[in-house]
Parts: sequence; C-alpha cells; structure tokens
Amino acid sequence: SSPDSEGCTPELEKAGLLNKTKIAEGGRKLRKNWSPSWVVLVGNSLVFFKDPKSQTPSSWKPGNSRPESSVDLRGAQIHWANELSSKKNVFKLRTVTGNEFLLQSETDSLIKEWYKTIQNVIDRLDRE
Ligand code: I3S
Repeated sequence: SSPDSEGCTPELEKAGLLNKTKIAEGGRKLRKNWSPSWVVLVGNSLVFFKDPKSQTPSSWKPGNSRPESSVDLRGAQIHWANELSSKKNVFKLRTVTGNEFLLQSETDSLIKEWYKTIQNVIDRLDRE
C-alpha cells in the first residue's frame, strides 16, 4: 500500500474519460446535456472535471485543476439504464440527495469496469 493509504489523502481508485449528463438535481428532472468528462474515483467520491485536455496522471490532484462537481457515493445507487438513452453502455448514478447522472462509454469493457468499481465503493460504504 502507498504511504498515503492510512493518512489523510484518499486513494485514487480510477480515472478516465466518460460521457456524462446530469438528468436530475434534488429529484427535479433536468434537460440532458451530454459532454465528455474526466471522471476520477477517489475515496468515497466521484469527481468530475470539465477539461478533458488535462488528462495527465497528475491532473486529478487537488490544486492542479478545479473539479466541475463531485458526487458522494455514500448511499448512492447505480443501475444500468440503456432505456434512458439511445446511446449504448449507459448507467445511471443516483445520490442520496436526488441528483442523477448518466455515464456512458462506447467501449464495453471500460464502462463495465467503471460500473463494477463504483458498485464496489457503494457496497463498501453500505457496510460501514
Ligand atoms: O432523452 P432525450 O430527451 O431524447 O435526450 C436527448 C436530448 O437531450 C438531445 O438534446 P435536445 O433534444 O435537447 O436537443 C440530446 O442531443 C440527445 O443526446 C439526448 O438523447 P440520448 O439518446 O443521446 O441520451
């Protein structure tokens, strides 16, 4: 394990480029607006960065680039949601606060990895 694993800096679990749209805010439906997002799973949060150009291994680090938004995965739910889009490989992430996001990739293996990794974090938090 890394020196930080038991310190105060949460561990980076996964990072990559996904298509993202927010579809609800506090339970209120929003109009879709798909755009590429650099997505970072760190600790209990999924963090979204607007600028896909800053995709260097260090770009997710605090201070290097400002997140567009972030999602607390505690109590969140994840479901495959291909019925919610004409795109393939879509899943829906819903937070306890009623924010809903669709995440998508054209690459089957990639979206499956994200789904599995996020589900694992949610399950771990559910057991705490
Ligand atoms: O579920 P919808 O409303 O058919 O979603 C599509 C629309 O949001 C569309 O934008 P406008 O109708 O606001 O111009 C988007 O361009 C599409 O990408 C949305 O559908 P998909 O099937 O791509 O999720």
